[in-house]
Amino acid sequence: MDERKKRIFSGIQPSGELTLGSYMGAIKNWVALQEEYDCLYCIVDMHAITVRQDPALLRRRSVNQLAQYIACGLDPEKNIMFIQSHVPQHAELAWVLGCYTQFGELSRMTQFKMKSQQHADNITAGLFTYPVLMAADILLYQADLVPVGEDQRQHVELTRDIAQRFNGVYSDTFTLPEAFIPKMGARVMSLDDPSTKMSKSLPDGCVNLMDAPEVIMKKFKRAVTDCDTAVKFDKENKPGISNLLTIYCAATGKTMDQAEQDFAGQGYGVFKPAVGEAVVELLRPIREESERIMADKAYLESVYRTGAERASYLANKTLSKVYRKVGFVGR
Ligand code: ATP
Ligand code: LTN
Repeated sequence: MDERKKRIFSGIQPSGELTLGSYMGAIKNWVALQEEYDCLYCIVDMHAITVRQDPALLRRRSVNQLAQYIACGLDPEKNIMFIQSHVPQHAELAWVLGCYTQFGELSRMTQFKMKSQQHADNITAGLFTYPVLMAADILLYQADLVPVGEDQRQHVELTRDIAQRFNGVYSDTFTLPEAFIPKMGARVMSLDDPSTKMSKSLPDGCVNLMDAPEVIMKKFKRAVTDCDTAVKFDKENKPGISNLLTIYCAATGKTMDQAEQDFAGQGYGVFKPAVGEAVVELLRPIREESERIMADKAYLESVYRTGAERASYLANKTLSKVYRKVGFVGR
């Protein structure tokens, strides 16, 4: 890797199908940033087991997610692409960082509060300490930028706080990372309920990257709107229409003004299928390419093996520095 370039780390849990939300909030930026930065893009399977997973399904999804990353335009030659559990340094650094994280800080995490409501019968220590593992992911590679959707901003801020605290005690060890959040599509809402985030663990109102065109069209035609007729961006009073307009802009690259002009004087009956079609065209090549790559297991295996080797090399540098600083005896 070229040491002069800035570094990027990001990841997605293989806990469900990739969604239009994760594409617009995160992956689209990953693709845009790969030319200018040294990037590591991870399949964070260790994060996924913070809620119960079916083992066979988790294994399949992890590999399929790699195929989908590539189909979205990420080049395995340019980026380090790997599976988190293949690089044990993530778990090792997480243990150390957990000893520099306050219980109170973790208690304030919005994602923990929400997930512990969704999984009230299984609120594990892993779910609680999840943000520490995420901090380890990022700090292990001295990442400068972390391209994520708006919902992850709080975790990146916590990562900065942990890094700053550690650096304060032991002198400069970690680069302080910043969240990189898109202007359009940072928070795609559910098509069923525009007051909640589109999320792979809530399949209603969710568009998946692998959805067939007719499924996508049906979901958009059914999307919740309001009893008005104007296609206008007004987040407060017209959350459903505003969400569809945002999706339309993120899918086509148009500005909000252009989008509103496109549908001036037209009703929702024209607008909703038009958004659906824009998304169908955006996702069609991704789905087709994913299907092709998913069939090539040997290729995928070679990508994640090489990725893990390269990641491990970088991870070791940081981990041995950390072990030395906290006072562990060298091997
Ligand atoms: P889960 O339901 O399991 O929490 P999720 O669908 O919310 O999953 P994540 O794996 O948590 O998706 O997120 C992957 C990446 O995509 C993160 O960077 C996250 O910020 C971003 N992201 C997820 N959902 C959205 C959304 N609706 N709008 C914008 N960005 C999103
Ligand atoms: N917490 C993130 C997934 C995630 C991540 C990371 C994102 C785990 N480790 C490191 C960026 C950088 C989520 O739930 N979407």
